[in-house]
Amino acid sequence: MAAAKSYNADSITVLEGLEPVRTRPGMYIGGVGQKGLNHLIYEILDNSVDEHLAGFCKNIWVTLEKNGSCTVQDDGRGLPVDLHQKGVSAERIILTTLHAGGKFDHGAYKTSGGLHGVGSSVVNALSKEMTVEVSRDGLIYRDTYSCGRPTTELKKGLLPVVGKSRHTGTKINFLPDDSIFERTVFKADWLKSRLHETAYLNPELTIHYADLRGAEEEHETFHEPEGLKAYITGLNQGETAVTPLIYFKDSYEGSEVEVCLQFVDAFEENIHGFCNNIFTQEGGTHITGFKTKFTQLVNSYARQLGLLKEKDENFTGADTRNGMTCVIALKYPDPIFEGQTKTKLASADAAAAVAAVTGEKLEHFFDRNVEVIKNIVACAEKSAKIRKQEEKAKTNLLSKSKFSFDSNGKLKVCTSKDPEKCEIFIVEGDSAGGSAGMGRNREFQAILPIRGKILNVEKASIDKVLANAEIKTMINTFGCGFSEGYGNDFDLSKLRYHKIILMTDADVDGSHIDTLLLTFFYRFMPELIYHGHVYVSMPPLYLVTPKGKRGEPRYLYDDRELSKYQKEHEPHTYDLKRFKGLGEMDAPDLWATTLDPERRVLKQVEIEDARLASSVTEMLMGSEVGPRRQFIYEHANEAELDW
Ligand code: 28G
Repeated sequence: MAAAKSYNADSITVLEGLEPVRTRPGMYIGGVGQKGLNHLIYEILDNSVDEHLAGFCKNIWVTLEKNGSCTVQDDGRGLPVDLHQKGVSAERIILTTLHAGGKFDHGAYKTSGGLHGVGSSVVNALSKEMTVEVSRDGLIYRDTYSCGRPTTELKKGLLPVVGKSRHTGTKINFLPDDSIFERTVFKADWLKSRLHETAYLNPELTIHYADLRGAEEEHETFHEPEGLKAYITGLNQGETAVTPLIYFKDSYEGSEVEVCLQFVDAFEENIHGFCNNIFTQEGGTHITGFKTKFTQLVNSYARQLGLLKEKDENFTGADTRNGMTCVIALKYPDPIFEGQTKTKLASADAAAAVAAVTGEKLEHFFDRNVEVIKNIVACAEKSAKIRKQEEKAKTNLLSKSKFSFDSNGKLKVCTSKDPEKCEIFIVEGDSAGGSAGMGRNREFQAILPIRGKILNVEKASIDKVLANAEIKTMINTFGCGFSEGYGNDFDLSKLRYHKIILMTDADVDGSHIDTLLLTFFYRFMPELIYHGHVYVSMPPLYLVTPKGKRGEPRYLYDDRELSKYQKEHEPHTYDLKRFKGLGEMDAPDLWATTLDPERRVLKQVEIEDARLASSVTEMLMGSEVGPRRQFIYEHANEAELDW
């Protein structure tokens, strides 16, 4: 990769003007904001790094100058200055030729390590002033530009010599064009972190940074001889390490794969990918190749070590990377970049290269460091556990947002989870709901109080129906979904209560509510009725208490029972109490009359009842009192009693 190529000035044949760069700067540097501005430095810097990768540059100096310009200098071979075939210095050709393959170009590839000089013409085009100094062959040459146009006159195509030097290298100073950029003040912290990153990726390189703009000069040197290991250590600063640093590097079919990773006691994964020193913000095939192989490895070791049992499902990829900090640096001959910002590696072979090297090297390492892989599996276990909890919470949340579960918070659940045993009472009114809540058998009786009139589903659109709080709560509480029109999400096997009992007052309003509820069931859950899960409770209308020692108190459920009782008993032998509503009954009363399975009267609703309810809803909604009452009593008297 780092092999030096012999320079041949003839190889530069594409000669284009720089106008396109000035008309559409965003195409070449991503934008004209702060990011694009800093990008100018990175383009120039990359050329020095390429010269380092070529094996000729050990130091790079980056200086933010007082006048707002930036100087980048390297101790490489120095840009070629000899005459190009067009009779002009090669330096001039390189700095004024727009090369295909800018990083943000739609051509969409950028090669690094061997093909430098690509970005410097772009920077030149976007700079008000640029000075290039080349030290070569004991001499210093200088060229100058303004907005990409040369301002130095060449003699016989050659650059003027401005001095002597025992060293070699290139020095470029440029002042961004303030007619192109929104702001022309470089961001120092972005630059420093980029320089540090570059130092980590190139352990034999030293970068000297200086900011001379402020009242106090700032100088910093970035040199990281430990490379990726130091990078990971830096990224993991302040965290508790769970594994040692794991490092490997190998070549594979012309690519070089270098990886360092370490697990810390955290719940994030932190993976940084680079291709040819370019940070791949949007990821890509090198990352995918690594992830796929790593997931395979962790699952396979987890099974080998018996940490995953036969019945256990595999860890997800994210599980296996729980707590991982990782840097993947790929050197790849001819990468293709895609994505919004052209920072996603698209070359398919890169995945194979990274996967192959990762598989071989990590297996070798884990075989000799079983404790390490065990710790990694422990991180995956933690993640899987939390993931499963989150999945549960999510489904709850989802169903919540769809049908806000028990939106008014009135549902009183029962403790049994056995649907066959469980009953749910839909109780009209808060006070009856309260008594029922106290009087019930908590083990198998749930209470869902509803307030007043529920929505008439015959009249409302489906979305209105599903937006209704009472209806949402019922759908959620029953657990079996609903069917409507062509959509059928109903699943009877999921029904949580095998008895759904409507408990409303034995009066007009109560019957009205029954009717509305039955209409709802009939339209949205007819199977509940077909399979006999819906009941109407028949609370007593009267309580007769014999005087003296003549007998036990008795509840009478309708007027027929009362007249029968009245015929058989002398009026002075008993006290008669008429219940005006469920709300009047206290908890023991409710238990004795309506809740206790031994004593209550339930009418099992048949589909015909529901159909009828549906068809008479409109009539019941009317203002006349007469027909309503008639309907109610007729049907109450026909009730099939379920003792
Ligand atoms: C200081 C700011 C940025 C650079 C060099 C050195 C050479 C070079 C640069 O050659 C032409 C075309 C493709 C290889 C190469 C010098 C060979 C021999 C160089 C820089 C040659 C460009 N002698 N240093 N370009 N390529 N530093 N720093 O730009 O084949 S650019």
